[in-house]
Amino acid sequence: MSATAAVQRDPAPLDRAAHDRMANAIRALAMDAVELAKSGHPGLPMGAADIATVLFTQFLKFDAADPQWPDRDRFVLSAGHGSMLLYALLYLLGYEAMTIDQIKRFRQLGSNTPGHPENFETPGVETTTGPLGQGLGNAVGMAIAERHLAAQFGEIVDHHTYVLASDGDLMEGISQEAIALAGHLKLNRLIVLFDDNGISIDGPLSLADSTDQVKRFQASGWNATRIDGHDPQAIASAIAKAKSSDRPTMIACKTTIGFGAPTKAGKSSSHGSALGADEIKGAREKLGWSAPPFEIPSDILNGWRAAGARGKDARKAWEQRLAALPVETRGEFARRHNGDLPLGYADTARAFKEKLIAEPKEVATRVASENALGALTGAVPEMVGGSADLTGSNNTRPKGMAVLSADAFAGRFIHYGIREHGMAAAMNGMALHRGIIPYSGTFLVFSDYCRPALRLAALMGERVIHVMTHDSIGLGEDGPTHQPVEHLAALRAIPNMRVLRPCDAVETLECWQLALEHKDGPSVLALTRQNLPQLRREMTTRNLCAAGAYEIAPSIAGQASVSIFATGSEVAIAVEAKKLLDARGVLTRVVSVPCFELLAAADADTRRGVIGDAAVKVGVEAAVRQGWDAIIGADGVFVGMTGFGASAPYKDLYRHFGITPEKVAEAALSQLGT
Ligand SMILES: Cc1ncc(C[n+]2csc(CCOP(=O)(O)OP(=O)(O)O)c2C)c(N)n1
Ligand SMILES: [Mg+2]
Repeated sequence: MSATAAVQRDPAPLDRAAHDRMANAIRALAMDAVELAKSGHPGLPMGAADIATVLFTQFLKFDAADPQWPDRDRFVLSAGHGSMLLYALLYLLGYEAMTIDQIKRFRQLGSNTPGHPENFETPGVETTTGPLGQGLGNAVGMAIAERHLAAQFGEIVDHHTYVLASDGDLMEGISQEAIALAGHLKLNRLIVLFDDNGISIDGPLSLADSTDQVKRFQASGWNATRIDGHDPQAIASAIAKAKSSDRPTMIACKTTIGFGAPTKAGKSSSHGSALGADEIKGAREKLGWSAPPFEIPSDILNGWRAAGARGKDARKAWEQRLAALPVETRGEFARRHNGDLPLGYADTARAFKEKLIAEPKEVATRVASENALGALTGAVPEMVGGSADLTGSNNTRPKGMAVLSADAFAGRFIHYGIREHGMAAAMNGMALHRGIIPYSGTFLVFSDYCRPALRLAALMGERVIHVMTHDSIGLGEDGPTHQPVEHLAALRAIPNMRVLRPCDAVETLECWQLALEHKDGPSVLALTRQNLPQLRREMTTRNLCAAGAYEIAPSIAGQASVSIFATGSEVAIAVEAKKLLDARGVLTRVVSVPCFELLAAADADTRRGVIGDAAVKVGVEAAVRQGWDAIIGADGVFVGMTGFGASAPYKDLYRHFGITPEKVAEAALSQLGT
């Protein structure tokens, strides 16, 4: 038995009447808050109140006084529409930030009780949920992070991850990716409580689904059982059993949505709107709840507050165990948990850059990335890589990086399988868990398959890094299905996301640094399949890409009449075009634009300075124009793609689509009127 288990035994169950009263406190708060807001979802909190009461009063390891305790159990409300369940729990358990006033301000501007749970707004909320299926995917990542860090730090990492998932969570495709990965990795600390109420928005589930979820989970290597979700004893014994399992567990808890509502219980009408005064009056009678709205009788509140404090001793004991560790281990644990990069990181990056300058190479940026990773992952042990079955193409596994598997959680490379969406959601969970900087690989065109999770990473401000290779028609023969054209623009449209498209090995290193240093948001590194010349030949300690754009080839004499802006593989084309223009006496400069977002974030003078005031501005990117007008203006010339690509060797494609030095020079000249 581990030390933690010795300190915190699961407490004795409440008697049935006490249990009911505590569960009804959740139901009452949910009804009242939704009624006052005239908006929200009372059905799930009322239906799942028994599950939550058993979990939080008997099993969940946490201390309401310290929502950030690193070794707390994680609870993920994957069915984010049931947010009032979580807010009611946080209030009842005594989380300081969750006052009754906040409950009364449910869904109002500036409250910490937004429509769906947002981890960055509300202490005690582990992740932002609402898009169904994402929370389950996050939880898989949290459970991976727990096992990985336990393998590295020993018994100071020893917790469970619980999920409350609804029918909708399990109908979403992402759930299959998440479940299969968790089953394969034998994540036995992961316990999913399925709110098996048979109802979704359109009505009974039978309208659209006839899956046997228990069999489905079992087929993916899980334990799965079916219980009465209103029977506290059944819930408790199922969770107790799950905790000692060698596999992840799914408990299908048969519940009644809107439990207690006299006419709406069991119906989709209780799912997503205020119950109305009469229905609430009837529910209060049915549940035997006589307290006025937003009032919790003191004995019930005291019971909940005691549950909120019952983990205090376990937390104190954990702090002592941490304090007993060697000072270096403690420091390292704290550093990783806080998300600070290690001291040696900057020196490693600088030494690697010096090497790149000393030995210039013509390589694809995906290969440059692999080389950079060789250096960076050595210096940054919290980087955990992976790929969605394209390891050899994405170059995300540097030499010597061990694989993370069910038998070896200390490994740092995850074979995610062909599960881009599940991968991206799991990475969000790893980042949220803290202690890990996850990075992954897939093709840029499949960013669409990750997009819902990428968006949430950006919203949550989580540092996840996606290596996305084969970033244009430059991938060649695989053709238009694999050639991204709109993806750079689509990713740039996501707020708080860094889209980095380096032009050579030196920029690739600098972009990796920008991604690692972007502590409060995700990054995508768009990298080439094809080789590129090394354009950066001089050592600069400064990270030139940090400005978002910089002059990579200045005008040879005085003011330029043409500025060419390009990203990634097209920067070399721009540099060749400049030679053609210079030869014709047209003074030209080239600006590399590895990151639109950083350029946009620069102050206006800096931005104006780098954009310059040449008579002609040309943008070059083997992608659609959308977004480029911010740099080249509506009158600027754009050389890129206007539709889908084609299947052919890449050099033929660049010629076919007119993305060549000659065409760029021609476009500039015609705009100049010469
Ligand atoms: C990806 C996604 N699609 C659609 C929705 C809109 N939506 C919210 S809840 C829900 C389904 C409700 O059914 P269920 O998940 O069983 O929750 P319950 O009504 O039982 O609480 C839907 C379609 C969503 N939140 N996320
Ligand atoms: Mg349902």
